[in-house]
Amino acid sequence: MSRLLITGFGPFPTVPDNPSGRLARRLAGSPHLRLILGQAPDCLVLDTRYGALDTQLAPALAKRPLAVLMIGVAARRPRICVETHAVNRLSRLFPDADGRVSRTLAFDPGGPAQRLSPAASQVRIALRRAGLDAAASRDAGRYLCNASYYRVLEQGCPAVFLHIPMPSRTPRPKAGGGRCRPALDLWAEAFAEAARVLVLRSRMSAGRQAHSR
Ligand code: PCA
Repeated sequence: MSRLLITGFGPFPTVPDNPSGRLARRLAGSPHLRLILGQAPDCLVLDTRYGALDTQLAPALAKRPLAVLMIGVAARRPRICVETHAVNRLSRLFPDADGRVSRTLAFDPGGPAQRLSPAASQVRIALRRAGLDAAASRDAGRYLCNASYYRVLEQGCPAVFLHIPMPSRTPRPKAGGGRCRPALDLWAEAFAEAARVLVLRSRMSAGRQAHSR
C-alpha cells in the first residue's frame, strides 16, 4: 500500500543542526498523525547533498508515495512559508554538505521553468486554521529544498514544501499569554493537518479516476 512520505533535511554548512530533520521524524512518529491517516507515514531525512537527490530521494519516489510533505529550514525567515512552486534554477554559490556546488544553473536542462503545487493554498489554510502564522511563498530558494521540491512535483502526487524558521527565532508568548510550548511541538501538531489535506487530495483524485474508468 502506498503511503504518505514525509521528508526533512540533515545539516549543511550554514545550519549544522537542522531542525527540519528532527521535525520530520517527530511528525512521522506521531500517534495522532497515524490515527488521522489510518496508517503510519514513511519518513526520509535527506542528506543536504546534490547527490542525495538521486541516491536517497529517487528510490523513495520510485515507491510511488500517496503524497509528499516536505520540510526544510529557511534560517533567516521569520515565519513558516508554504512554497507554492519550485523553479528549474540552482545557485552556484552555496556548497552542499559535501562542499560541492551545482555545476549548472538549470536543475533539469530539459525541464519546465517551474512546477506548481496545486495543494499549497489548501495546506496554508489548514495550517492557519491550526493556529500557525503560515504565509505563501513564491521563492523556495535555489538550493537543495527547491531542487528536491522540483523533483517531487514532477511525480504528480499531492506535494507541498514547508520552510520553517529556526525554532529559536520564533516569538514566545508574552507573559501571561498562555503556556509556552516548544516550537517543534506546535509545528508537528499543525503539520499533521497539512498531511491530512495532502492525503485527502490524493484519495479524492484516486476516487475520481476509478469513477471515470
Ligand atoms: N534548507 C535548505 C536545504 C536544506 C534545508 O533544510 C534550503 O532551503 O534549500
